Amino acid sequence: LYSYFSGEPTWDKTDLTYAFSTNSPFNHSIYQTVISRAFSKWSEVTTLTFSEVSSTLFADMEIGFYTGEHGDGEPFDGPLGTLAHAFSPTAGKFHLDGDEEWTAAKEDKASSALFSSRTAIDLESVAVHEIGHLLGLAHSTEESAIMYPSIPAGSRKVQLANDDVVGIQNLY
Ligand code: TQI
Ligand code: CA
Ligand code: ZN
Ligand code: ZN
Repeated sequence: LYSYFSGEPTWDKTDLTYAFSTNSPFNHSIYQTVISRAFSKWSEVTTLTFSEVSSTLFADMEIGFYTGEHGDGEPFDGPLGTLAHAFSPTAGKFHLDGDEEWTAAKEDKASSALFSSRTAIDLESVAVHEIGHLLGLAHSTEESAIMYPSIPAGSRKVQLANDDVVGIQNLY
């Protein structure tokens, strides 16, 4: 079952913007495509819309790669451990640990495809989960849910489960 942050914080508007704050280890167009595909998973089942803007000054949500201590009191821990974090509404911060071995699929392939490297982390799988946090979902107890707090090593999980859909539709 899905859950919310305490006090059930949500965004008070439906048209949200995001901007990239740092360089990524990816080719920029692959990075943009993967992140926009992750946002679409949530816009497909709600009335929310997401659009990329060029400056974090005018964006509701900021996405970037950081390493170690990076100014928000939640330092990253080097390879593995914490991969990324996102804050509840309406902080709008989604940070990725730049010390991970990230990978990105070019197309929206079925989930559970295995990568050649067992330690590579799928950017889109992590992004769909962290965007759930940005929008107000905490963790789910349902193993198939995107918001379940664990993902099998080397796997890809990008399709919302019914549990995620019901959880977000109750908020927006
Ligand atoms: N990062 C944790 C997460 O996003 C950070 C975290 C722990 C957190 N407790 C939280 C964030 C409560 C918001 C609210 O869950 S993580 C997974 C998963 C992580 C974990 O790096 O451990 C994913 C990031 F689900 F696979 F375990 C992305 Cl998909
Ligand atoms: Ca880490
Ligand atoms: Zn951070
Ligand atoms: Zn989480």
